[in-house]
Amino acid sequence: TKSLRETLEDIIPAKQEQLKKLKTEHGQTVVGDIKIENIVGGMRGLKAMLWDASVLDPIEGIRFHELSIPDCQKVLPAAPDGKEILPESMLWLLLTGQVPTPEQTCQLSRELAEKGDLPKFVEKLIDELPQSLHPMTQLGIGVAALNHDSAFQSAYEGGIKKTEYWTHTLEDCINLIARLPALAARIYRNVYKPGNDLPAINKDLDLVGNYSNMLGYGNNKNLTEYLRLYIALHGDHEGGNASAHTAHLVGSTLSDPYLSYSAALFALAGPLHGLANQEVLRWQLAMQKELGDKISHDDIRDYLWKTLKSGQVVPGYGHGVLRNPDPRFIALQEFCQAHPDLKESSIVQLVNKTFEVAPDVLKEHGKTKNPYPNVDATSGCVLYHYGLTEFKYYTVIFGVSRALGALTQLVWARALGLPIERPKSFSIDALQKMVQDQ
Ligand code: FCX
Repeated sequence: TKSLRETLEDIIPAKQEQLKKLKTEHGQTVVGDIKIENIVGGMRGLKAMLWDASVLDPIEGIRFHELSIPDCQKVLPAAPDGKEILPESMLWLLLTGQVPTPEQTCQLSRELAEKGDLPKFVEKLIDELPQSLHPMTQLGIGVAALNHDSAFQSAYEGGIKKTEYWTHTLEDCINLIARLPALAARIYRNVYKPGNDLPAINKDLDLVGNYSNMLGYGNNKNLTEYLRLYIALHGDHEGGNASAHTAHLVGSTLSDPYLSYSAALFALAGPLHGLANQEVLRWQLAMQKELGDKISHDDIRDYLWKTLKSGQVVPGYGHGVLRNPDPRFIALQEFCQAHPDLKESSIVQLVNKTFEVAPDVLKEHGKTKNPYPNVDATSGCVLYHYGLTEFKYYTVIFGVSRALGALTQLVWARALGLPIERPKSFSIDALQKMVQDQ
């Protein structure tokens, strides 16, 4: 069977040809227009990026190379003792557009495990950081430092042809994905369980099996399975979201994958983006504390209004593109429904109950274009139920996951020879003049 690299070697020439043809034959074809509201409104809806691995439909949600989440749950290989998608198989799908065989997935798991140890100086660097430094800041620092061993950077310094960029980029991307669990688990250990031992990477285990082990939850099969699903589903959400876009922008300068992804992590660390999953838990727990255990729908409605009237956003609701409940939210909810202990969990039930009330309140409030939950509304409650209660850590898990999609695009950006990103900007006066001149 073919390895990931061999599979990519096979498919890259045809894609290169396809893009070249598109550029020469249709370079001048108009696919949209630009309005003032796009320029001053966070470029929402602007068709301006190439991103080959996933597409987000406002109603249906995400598809990974044409496959919906339920499709992926059907066809992507799971762990030998599990049912949920293995992130390795999602990575394979994102990179190649093909569904890997169980054997190929297993081969990739082994490669990642073999490359998973951190360099000693990174371990020391992370161990020296103050315990009070936010785990996302620590993750970004660790990922940036890993660029010490960047294959792309050293090959570039040595002088390589543009056609060879992607192979060194792939090497860095695989090494980075392999090392993320050890880095993320070390941060967790240092911040929340100082003094605990970190188990060695087991070469026979998958990426998340090892991650869960190193976090100290390896014997909780349900949590490990949940983490596999969570990390597979958060892997990619097309290109325009802040973390993916940041990796793409920074990577376009030929910064190596470590620096590019480190930058992406700091975008993910914002409360309107990935940090929302931390914020959701904080908000739901504050609600529980204030209102007690027997919370009615009316109580939740009042609490939502209190949040909105104080000028805050309801975390976990709304989206830049989606206009329906997020299918990732649905998939994680289904996971809860399939596990009796989760179904009975008070925090899981509170998240469900909030979902029964929040869309109507947000519609009445009338501001958000999407009154429905995004994935962050539910992703943390399962972790919380299983004892991973340190919610400041939750975005780190998101950060381990988003690497799958962001790094996939770096490989393809180099394979397709995409140029440095450089959109045109305008001052308010210049826009005003354009309006007057029309
Ligand atoms: N609660 C209250 N108000 C909200 C809201 C929410 N959940 N979502 C949007 N709004 C408000 C906006 O703040 C904006 O108000 P303004 O006109 O006073 O500036 C107005 O509604 C229109 O915003 P809208 O166009 O619907 O949303 P945007 O595309 O600008 O922003 C996000 C999208 C996701 C940032 C926004 O809905 C939000 O802040 N949600 C809460 C935070 C969150 O859950 N983020 C995670 C998103 C995602 F899943 C991820 O990246 O992980």
